[in-house]
Amino acid sequence: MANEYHVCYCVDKDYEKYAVVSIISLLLNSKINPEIHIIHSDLADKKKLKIAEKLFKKKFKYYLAEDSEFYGLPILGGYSVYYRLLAPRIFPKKIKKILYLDCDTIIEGDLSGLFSVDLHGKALAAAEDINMIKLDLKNFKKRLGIPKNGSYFNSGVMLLNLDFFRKKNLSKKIIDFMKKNVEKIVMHDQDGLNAVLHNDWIILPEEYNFICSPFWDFSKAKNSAPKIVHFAGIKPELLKIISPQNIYCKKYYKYFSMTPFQKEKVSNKEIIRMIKRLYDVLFKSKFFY
Ligand SMILES: [Mn+2]
Repeated sequence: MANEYHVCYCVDKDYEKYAVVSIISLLLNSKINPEIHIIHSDLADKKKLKIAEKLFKKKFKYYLAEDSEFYGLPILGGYSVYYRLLAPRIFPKKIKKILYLDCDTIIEGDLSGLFSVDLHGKALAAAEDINMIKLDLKNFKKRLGIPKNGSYFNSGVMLLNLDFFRKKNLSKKIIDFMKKNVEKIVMHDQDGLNAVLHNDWIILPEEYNFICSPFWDFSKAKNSAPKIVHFAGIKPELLKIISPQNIYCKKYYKYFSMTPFQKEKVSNKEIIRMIKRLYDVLFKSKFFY
């Protein structure tokens, strides 16, 4: 029988090391044996990913992304943040649903239950972005046309109904929306997805996308056992400086230490970039109005 578990990452050269750490945790802890699909555009030798392939005697599937249709959209480092929107088109039609994971995640538990979530003719299943809701980033509901009783999901972990996307040409609709409303887009594809699909997604429990940030999750972090931890906003290297005892920080470094690139030093420049990114998001929030 063909593999029914498909997992997708979008990787660029800055995020390749995170992807490898996430894949190691996925293959150790998820209790599924997924086919791994990588969308990328600038990985010449895939040196780090090949280490993971060797470690698990597994071959990943690679797909080359085209940036051109994203020209004009806001970016952080590159366009890879939008590549997940290519999934419905880029993957073979026989793949009907796929779990998209951000590179900055680690998998701590069984994911077979997640794959059996019934999508009920919806576009995707994802967890609410508690942090963004709390920060109320530039009045997100009004800004993105989300109804008052609607919510907002984090696009770092999504069970995607590829068939639904294909039938309704949703990726194109989302890209068109973002292009027409560039001034409204703060959180990249995540804003586009939430705006266009506000009626078409299912809420997943927080355990499938536990956003790790020392600002608001400390007490919770001690008691819960999430299946997917997401270093959104605050990267492990930064967490290690601010809060080295954080249990998820320790877990990240446990998997990181299994790689041959564990000795690579993080430059001060990189750390400064991480801090800058974090502040960029915070300064856009109502806390700083
Ligand atoms: Mn992320």
